[in-house]
Order: sequence, then structure tokens, then C-alpha cells
Amino acid sequence: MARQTLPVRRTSAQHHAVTGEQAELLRVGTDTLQRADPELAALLDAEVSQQNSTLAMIASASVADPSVLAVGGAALSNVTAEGYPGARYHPGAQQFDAVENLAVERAKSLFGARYANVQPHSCSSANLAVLSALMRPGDTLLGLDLDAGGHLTHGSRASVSGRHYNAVAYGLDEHGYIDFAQVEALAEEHRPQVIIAGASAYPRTVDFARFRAIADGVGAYLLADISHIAGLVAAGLHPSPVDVAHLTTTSTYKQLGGPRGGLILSGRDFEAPGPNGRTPLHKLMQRAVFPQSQGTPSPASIAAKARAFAVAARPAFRETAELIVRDAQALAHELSSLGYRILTGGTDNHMVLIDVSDVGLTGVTAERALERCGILANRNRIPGDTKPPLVTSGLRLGTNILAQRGMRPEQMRECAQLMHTVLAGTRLDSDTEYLIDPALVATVREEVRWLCSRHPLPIDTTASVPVSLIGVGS
Ligand code: DSN
Repeated sequence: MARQTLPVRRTSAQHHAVTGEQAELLRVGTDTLQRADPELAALLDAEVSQQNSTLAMIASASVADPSVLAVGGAALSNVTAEGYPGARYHPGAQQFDAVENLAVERAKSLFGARYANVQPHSCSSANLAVLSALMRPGDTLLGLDLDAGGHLTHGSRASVSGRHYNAVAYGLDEHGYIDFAQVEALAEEHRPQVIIAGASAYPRTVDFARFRAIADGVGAYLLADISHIAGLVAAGLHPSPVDVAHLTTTSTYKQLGGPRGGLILSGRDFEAPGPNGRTPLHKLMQRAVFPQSQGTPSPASIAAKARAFAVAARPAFRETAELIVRDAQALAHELSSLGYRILTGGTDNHMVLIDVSDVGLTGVTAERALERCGILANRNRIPGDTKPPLVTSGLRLGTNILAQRGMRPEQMRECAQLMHTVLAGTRLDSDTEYLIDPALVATVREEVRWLCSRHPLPIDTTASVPVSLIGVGS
């Protein structure tokens, strides 16, 4: 019988010899898709064309670098491994362990955090994990009212956050800013276990330090949800809550250019005790995500997060983030000059909220008329809104993708003018139906295509890991 030899351990140079296998897999996969499933392939191609030729002003969206998209489709997706690096419940997770450690270290480095959990499938999952770790059913939660720009998971009755907990909501003052006097009064009256600072539709800087002072005054934990502004926080263009709040959550796709997913961070307070007075927050969070609220993590998404965090650490990301804010301010200014009422009178971040009831429209009709012309912006309830959530009186605009395309404040005049042409040419037939001249639609659609063709979506094939992150987590 031939003598069996043990496989020789590869040197690192030999390891390099096998790089390219993942790329080959993706190439074969793409070729097979085209050949074997042309119907699905055509839909995906149409999506790329649509993204290339529309002005996407969805405030909760950004464009992922193609390398992030490629990583999201990696063979790592075939790995099933519950648990955390070094403590999995399945074998075969060597690469996944290294990838998850890399993602964690890059997240900590990018946000200056002491603790990161990269497993949440979304920020909603992250928020619910945090709340379930810090509160018992029936405990009190204080968050921004959904109608004032809050998020479903901040205590809305439509979500378990408003059903399992005694959710109390704060709102905005008469200028549209967070009403801190009300936050403080409600905190003192209801003594919440958790206060949430963060929003889905709020165009101004969030004063996390003020929230923390209120939380400390009543013995509450402060959770900062930075989903919408995570890119600005990472770039240092919005005050970071990481060392201010007890815990910070974010989605990874809204402004970070990452995959669909969520992230939990903690800074200075990562070792602060949880509600039992003993277990530190970072340990509570590990358990809160797995096994308490999620099973198997999504390995390829975690790898794509690692890639996105590296892209977000590059100087080019900060430059884009600066442009995002300048574009939003220019867009607000142009729309205001055209007669639109801008909520709070302007913006500090990427978001512009306008009241379309003043021009005789509802949010949904404005959204649909704009979409027909190749401009994407979504309906949004505004303070004091008399229209239901599927109708609304407001429109929420965001400049993340416009800036990623390299559009500058000069182009915001064009964008505002195109929007105005559509909105001024739209007449309300009912709350949800509208009339618009098809010739106007065709003209604006063509101008939108032309503007987009001059500012193609970025395909950055030269992006590399910045020196500051090489070796981090390895
Ligand atoms: N939270 C939703 C939004 O702000 O549009 C989507 O993630």
C-alpha cells in the first residue's frame, strides 16, 4: 500500500498563487447567468442602466463600490458558522473568522470605537438587539416620533419597539429642530430605560452630548442611531456619538456605500455595566445579536462590510462626504429660490425636506411625477402632516449619490430646475393621482439622461486599502 503523505503546508507565496479563484468564480457565475437565465440577467442589466440614467435622490441610499458588490457575491456566502470568531458552532470557518475579525477591526478604526459587532443583518435588527438587551418588555423607551422624522424601530406602534415597550415620543419645535426641552421633560416624567437619538428624516446636526446629559440625568442608556449620517460621522463632518452614547448603531448601505447590513459600536462606555449592574455592554451586545436575536451571520455581507469600511477610510471618501453636504445646501438654496418651503430653512447634512402641499401636490403624486421623469425622491410625512403615511405632504431629498457621481453645487441648480419643471407642470387629480403633459415628461427625461451621462456613476477599480488599515485585524 502506498505510503500516505500529509499535505505540505503552503508558503504565503503559494497562497498567493491561488488568488484569482474567487474572481474566476464570479466570472463563471456571471457567464452562466447570462446563458442559463437570460430573463433574470436582463432584469439585472436593466437595473444597472436605470441607475446610470436616473437622478437618485433617495436620502437613505448610496452607491457601493464595485469591489464591495463583488465581495458580497463571494464564495464565503457558502459558509454556515454560527457564533463568533474562535467560538463557532460549526467547523470550516478559518477564512470567515479572519474576515470577521478584519471587519470588526476596520469598523473600530473607521469610527474610533472600542467595540464593534458586524453581524446584524440590518440596523433595524441592530436596534432591536440593543433594546432587547437593555430593556424588559413593558420598560420605557424615549425616541423621536415617526411623524417628526423618527424611525420605525425607535418606538413606533407599527414595530415591536412600540408594542413590546412603553414607547414615549419626543418631537420638534416650531422651527423643525429637536425639542430638547420636551426631551428633558418627558425623560423626567417617564424615566425611560433607553433614549434613542437619531432619525430617518432630520436635516440638522444632532446634539448627541445634549442627549447624553439628559440620559445621565434620569439614569437612562443612550442609543445613537446614525444610519443616515454614518458617512458624515466617519468622515468627521458630523459630531460622532461613538464616545458620547453608550451604544451606536448604523446601517451599512445608507451613507457608507456598503452592503445591506447593520453594525453596533461602542466607545468610551463599552465596558459600562448593563442593567444587571455587572455584565459589560460589549458582552451584552455579543449575546444580544447571537444567539438572542439572530442565528447564522451572513459571511459574504460581513466581508463586504470589511471592504466598504476600507473604502470609507480613504481620503476620497471624505472629499465626497464634503461634497454631499455642500450639494445638499446648494440644493436647498436653489429650491428655496424657486419658492419651495424647505423644512428648518436649510440643511446641515445630506438631506433636504420640502413641503409640496404649498405647490398644490401631495408627497406621493410629486414622487410619482418625478419618477416618470427619471428623478427619484421619496414622499415623507412632515410635522403637522394631515395626509396619511402613504400620501404625505412632504418630499425627502438626499445628495449622497449625486455627490458620488461627482455632481457639484453648480449641478444642483440644474437638478432643482428639473425638479421644478416637473412639479410646476403636475396637477393634482386626487391625493394619489396626477396629470402631467407627456411631452414635458419626455423633455425632462432626456435632460436627466444627459445630465447623468455627464456624471457617470463611479466605477473605482483603483481603490485600495489605505495604509492606515493595512494589517488591521490580520
Ligand atoms: N429607513 C428607511 C429610510 O430612511 O428610507 C430605509 O432604510
